[in-house]
Order: sequence, then structure tokens, then C-alpha cells
Amino acid sequence: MEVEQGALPQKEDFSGWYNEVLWRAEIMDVRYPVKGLYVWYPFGFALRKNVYGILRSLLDHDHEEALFPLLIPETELAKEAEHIKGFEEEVYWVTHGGTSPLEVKLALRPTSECAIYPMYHLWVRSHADLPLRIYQIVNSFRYETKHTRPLIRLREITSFKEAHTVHASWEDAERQVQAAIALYRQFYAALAVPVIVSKRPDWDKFPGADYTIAVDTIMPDGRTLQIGTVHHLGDHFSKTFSITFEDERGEQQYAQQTCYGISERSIAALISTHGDGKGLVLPPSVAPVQVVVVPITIGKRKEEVLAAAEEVAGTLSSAGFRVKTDTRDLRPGAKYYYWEMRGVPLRLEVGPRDIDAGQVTAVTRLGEKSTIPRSSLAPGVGTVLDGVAAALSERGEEHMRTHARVVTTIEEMSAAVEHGVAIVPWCGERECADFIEETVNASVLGTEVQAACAPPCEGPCVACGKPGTAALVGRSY
Ligand code: P5A
Ligand code: ZN
Repeated sequence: MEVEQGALPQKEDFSGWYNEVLWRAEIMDVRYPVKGLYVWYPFGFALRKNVYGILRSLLDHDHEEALFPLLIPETELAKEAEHIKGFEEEVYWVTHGGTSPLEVKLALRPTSECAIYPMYHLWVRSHADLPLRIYQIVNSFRYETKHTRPLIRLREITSFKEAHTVHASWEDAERQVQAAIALYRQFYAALAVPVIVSKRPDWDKFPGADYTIAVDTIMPDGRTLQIGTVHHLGDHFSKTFSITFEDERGEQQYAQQTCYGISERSIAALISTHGDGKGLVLPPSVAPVQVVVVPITIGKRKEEVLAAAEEVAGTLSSAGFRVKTDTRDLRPGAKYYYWEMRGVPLRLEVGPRDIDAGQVTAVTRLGEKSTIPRSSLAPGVGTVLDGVAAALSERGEEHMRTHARVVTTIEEMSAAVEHGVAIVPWCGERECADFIEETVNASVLGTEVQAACAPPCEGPCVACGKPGTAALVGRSY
């Protein structure tokens, strides 16, 4: 395999850095000849598998996985008025079968409410069927008109995890919203990606929802990225699709619903949060290769070094680590560069001196060097990897602390959004949000802000001076 040369663009030039890392680390190939559609390389796909493995295992506690069709008849998609209004400009249509026009046009799902809920109409009969919690991981299509970007704004979302739940009461559905937020928090904690949770303003909620809670992260350039949303759907869709159940007293009731989704933006956030000037930096939990063993074969003891390297790799892989031994005919430096680019959390070097000392030399992706005795190799490696994971979480939190500021005036807010987000008191009026947005060229992203760094902030609205509560203001992707 060819080893790329030359330095990466600085991470300060975030777009340049991001695009370069995606192809040099073999995450995505952007050369596919349709705008907004990209190809997963095998290495990127292995990363995706690990990330979505975590998401699946969190969901599998109390959700069931299923699979619904990609095509939605126009007649179903058009049923919920607000929903179709929200998506009509983004829908791709299948209009023909071969050369014959279809009687009913078929939409490629932009999201699957209108594919799933006609079936929920058939499946939900009695209170004993509730709660119902189902998810699927599928591709979905949105004709995005804003600037498309790999993993961030796609026309084919390849890794759309959507959960759809049904409950007997509005309060039960609200508890599900809280449970979903907790689940997303756990997921992002496992990726060491810091998040801010907030309630989107009414004009920005999901089409057809009572309200929307969003999970945002702050990218290296200070702009926010929405990396998950949880929607309380109330009975909007259950009335449209006639999803009813017989309650304990034998009466028919409309069901209450929620839905929540995550896409490969989660992987964009992972890459962007941790990567550095040498490429990817991956938490051990998701790294396709957790440990690379590099034999240092200088001089006469080549066979002995190779054998020792294989033995080290064998021990670790029996202990359950994802290990690779790099025996390619390249200089060690070229190998280091290659695996650093791919974010491998730990490199073990095995040379003649290590053999004599009964040890391996360990260098983490964060640059920490140590030695680990061969006699306690697996526990030693486990400890070092735990250290990498902890350091990444700490760095993520530090990024959040330095890029989210609680402020009280227009001037401070204006300064804060230049390199991150501001948390400011806002009265909730649209007019004041418009004023804020025009004045500082950023958006009012949410209220009821929950961030590790943000104490509850109350005070006079930055725009009008009336009583206000914490709002999240920032520039988003
Ligand atoms: C929830 C799941 C929904 O579609 N229906 C089922 C609900 N919500 S959403 O907010 O519209 O999308 C969920 C999350 O998907 C990500 N996302 C995207 N990712 C990449 N490219 C896109 N074009 C795109 N559109 C949405 C966002 O993270 C969003 O929160
Ligand atoms: Zn106001």
C-alpha cells in the first residue's frame, strides 16, 4: 500500500483538514459522481461498524430492531400535513417502473414516519402492546440544498438510526424522550464527544412534532453540529395514521409517540473532536485497530524480532484486543506515520533491546511513551488504553469549557460566537430572537440548555430586558 507524504493542513483550517483526513485515513471517498453521495472505504466502514455497535447495544436493552421499506407511496407521505410541508422540497421521487409511469409515485424515505406508522396502525391494538419501541438503521435520502459535506450534510444518509416509539399517555412519551436523551448522552460519552442538549425553538422543531430536543456538539472551528434529535410527536401522527389502542376500561384511545435519530454525523463529530495535525485520533472503544505492533528489525536478529512481535500480537488478540502487526517492508517512521493517520491509540515497538529486557515499548497516539513488561502484557495494554480514553474525554470537556460561554450582554455574546457558542438569557419572543440573529449573525438554537459547563442562567433578555432564561446561540453547520 502506498504511503502518502506531506503534512496535513492545520486543524485551524478546519474544512481543509477535515477533507484531507477523510481520504488520507481512508474513511470516505468523495469522488462518487453524484453530489452529496459518498463511498465508505473499508477502514471507514470498520469504524462505522464499531460506532454503530455501541449504539445498537445501548438500544437493544429495551428496543427491538426491525426493517421497513425504502419506498413510501405518495398517498402515505402526504397524509400528515405539517410533516410533508417540512420535507416536500427534500424528497426524491421514483416515478417510473422501467418506461411505464407509476400510478402512485414513490418517495425515497427522507425519514420513515410515513413508512412505519401505517404498519403501527395494524400492529397496535391494546394497551398490552405498549410501550412499543422499534428502531432501524438504514439509508435515507434528502435533497439538501445547503452545501453538502461528507458525513455531515448528505443527500444519501447511509447510517440513519431512527427509533419510533408508541405509548399510552403523553407523559409516558415524555419519559421516553428523557430516556432517549440519556441514551444519546451515554453514546456520546462512549465516543468522548461532549454535547449540549437543548430544546429547539418552536419554529425549528421537527415537522409534525410537539417539541424537539436537540443534541449539539461544538466543532473545532466553533460552529455547532446537530448530532441527534429527539421528538415528542404527541398524537399528531397517531391521528393521521389512526394508531389507536384499547385502554384498560375498554375505550379506544389515540396513541402518543416519539421518534429520535442519529446519523453518521456522529462519526464526523468523533473525527473532528479528537483528530490532530497527524490525522485521526480514535478512542480505543471504536478504533478498528487498537494496537499496532511494529517490529524494529535492524541488524542480525530479524527473525527473532519478528517472532517476538507475532507473539506479542497473539497474546493481545487472545485477550480480545484488535491488533495488527505491521511487517511491511517500510522504515519504522513510515509505519508510524501511517498508523498515526488512522488514529490507532497505541503503538508497540518490539526491537532487540526490548526482547532482552523482556518488555515492549509503548507509544500512545497522544505521544506518551512507556514500557510494558511482557509478563503482564494484556493488563498493561488495558491500563494504557484506559488512560487514552480518559485523556480524550478530558480533552473533549476542555474544548467544551473553552468554547461555550455564559454571558449576559449583546457585546459578550457577539465575542463568544466568534469562536464558539454563547448561553444568554432570552425572553422566548421571536422578535428578540430575530434581533439577536441579525445583530450577531448567529442563530438561537435552543432553550432549557443542559451543558456540563453551563449553570442555569436567568436574567434580563439580552434583546428586550424582560425576564429571560438560558438560550443557546451559535453558528451551526
Ligand atoms: C427522528 C428519527 C428525524 O428525521 N425521524 C426519525 C426523526 N429527525 S431529524 O432531525 O430530521 O434527523 C435526525 C438526525 O439526523 C441527522 N441528519 C443528517 N445527517 C447527515 N446528512 C443529512 N442531510 C442529515 N439530516 C439530518 C441530524 O443529526 C439529525 O439530528
Ligand atoms: Zn426579549
